[in-house]
Amino acid sequence: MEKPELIYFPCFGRGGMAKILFHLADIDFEDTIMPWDDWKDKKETMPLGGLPVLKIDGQTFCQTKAINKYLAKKAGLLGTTDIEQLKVDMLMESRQEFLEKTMFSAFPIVCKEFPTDPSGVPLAGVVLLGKQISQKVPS
Ligand SMILES: N[C@@H](CCC(=O)N[C@@H](CS)C(=O)NCC(=O)O)C(=O)O
Repeated sequence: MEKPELIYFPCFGRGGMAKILFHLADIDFEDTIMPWDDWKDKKETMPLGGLPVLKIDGQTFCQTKAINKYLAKKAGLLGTTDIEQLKVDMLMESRQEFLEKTMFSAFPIVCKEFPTDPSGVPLAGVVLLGKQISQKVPS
């Protein structure tokens, strides 16, 4: 398998979780940061005109949850029973809903406050926030 490539903007946003999952799965990946200034010209080359985009062996994929689920499986985090998988989906949907209702309404500010660090690892603030949310989900 060629080195997979993840393309996203220079912030945590929808692409940050995929980076965490790549690390948890111990998969080396090309972390391609799309500069805001280049996006206007690149948008129409991306499926559905949005990011994140994942490229694997010449195939191009989009949709955050699909990408995250694929990577979570690689990391062994999708659960082993139907109930565990249900919990994973529930958490994933809750996280997405939270992001859409809060962070994305303040997208420009969030991008400034939670940039990606130089090594491509998303900053801890959002991860901690995720942990707080996960603690609210019944076990
Ligand atoms: N349903 C898609 C939405 C992708 C999306 O809207 N991404 C935003 C960034 S978080 C984007 O590309 N915005 C720039 C644009 O739409 O031109 C997903 O979940 O991946």
